[in-house]
Amino acid sequence: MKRVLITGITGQDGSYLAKFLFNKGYEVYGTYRRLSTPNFWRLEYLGIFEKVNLISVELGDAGSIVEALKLSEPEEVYHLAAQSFVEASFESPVATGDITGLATTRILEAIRQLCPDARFYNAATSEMFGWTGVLKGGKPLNEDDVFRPMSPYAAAKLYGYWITRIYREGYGIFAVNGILFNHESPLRGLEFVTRKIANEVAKIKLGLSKELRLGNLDAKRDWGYAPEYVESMWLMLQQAKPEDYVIATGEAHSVREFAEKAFEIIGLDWEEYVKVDRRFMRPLDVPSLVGDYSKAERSLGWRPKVKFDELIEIMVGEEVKRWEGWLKGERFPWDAPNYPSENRILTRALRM
Ligand code: NAP
Ligand code: F7E
Repeated sequence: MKRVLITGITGQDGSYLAKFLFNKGYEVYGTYRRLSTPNFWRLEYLGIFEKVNLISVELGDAGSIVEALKLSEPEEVYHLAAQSFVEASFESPVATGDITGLATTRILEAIRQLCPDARFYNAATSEMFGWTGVLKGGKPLNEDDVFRPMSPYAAAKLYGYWITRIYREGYGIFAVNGILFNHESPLRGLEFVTRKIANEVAKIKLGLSKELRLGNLDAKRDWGYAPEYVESMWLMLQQAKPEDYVIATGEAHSVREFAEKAFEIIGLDWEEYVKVDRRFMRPLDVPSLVGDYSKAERSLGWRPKVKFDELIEIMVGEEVKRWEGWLKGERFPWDAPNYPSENRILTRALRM
């Protein structure tokens, strides 16, 4: 049975990827970080919480990364853990540089020393293109386009992108960058704009809220469906040669359009509820991003299926169900008290 280590298994992509790989027959190991309230709800929600092995890792602590590699002895490593919220990177630029950028080197260096034959996936991002989206006049961006990052998050990810290439070219490690454009789902963090809109629209429908406060309505993004995107990560590591790939839908829509469509689903006019609030504006915001996934289609056989309208239907539908359940006295999925059963937590003590 192939062994895999996923950093950030508790996040949106980590939990979908864990399920995908478990279903493919992998023995799945994942890193989580110790929090005052455990954050395993996504794994529970997907029904795989009891099927994965959990190792506590703090990305700032190189020793914990070494320990995770020793405990899991992986053939494939998917590095997804990061401070992933662009807005927060303006609040904590130094910590974001460390956790989202430098930690990639901590992992690659540990792989180089301990398991250089392991294949490595790095979660790079469309945010690295930044201003290029505008310079190209809204044309879809591909693997050869220039990166002009516009946030501490994007700059940190660009560092991770290059260090991944440096370990590939310098040490012959099978290391790839997935340059993924925005991908969303009902498991998205609540502060990201798609889930924020879906959640508030559901509350407005049920009379639990009266308005939706947003920042830059003009920003355009290429939004895909997360469960489909994690498959592309796996495909990248199954190729004969390590290369980088853009993963996207090829369509750009504005935040305004997203809100308009979400309100349309519940039969209301978005303009009566959406208020622009400066608190959600960023010092710099990438105006427009759209991706060209033709290399992935050609080489990986990957193409997106769920597009803009269906994505919003899925997300609004799920939030409405959650809030209707709550009104009937049911718990939210993230409210369930969950601690991993003891046999699923791996610690250094096992190796002493
Ligand atoms: P996410 O939901 O925010 O998950 C991030 C994961 O990283 C969580 O498991 C989180 O743990 C963990 N983490 C954060 N800080 C950590 C630290 N200091 N030490 C250890 N673990 C830490 O992100 P996602 O949407 O799944 O994205 C996965 C990766 O792809 C990220 O690297 C993101 O930057 C990148 N990416 C995402 C998108 C997108 O549209 N979703 C697009 C391109 C690239 P907790 O659960 O404890 O917070
Ligand atoms: O913002 C605008 C905001 O925070 C999208 C991460 O997964 O994708 C994500 O980064 C757009 C921006 O995602 C609000 O200014 C307006 O223009 O949902 P977001 P993001 O910044 O694109 C990339 C690919 C990643 O790699 C990241 O990890 O929406 N916007 N009003 C708002 N955004 C938020 N969050 N909240 C608002 O109220």
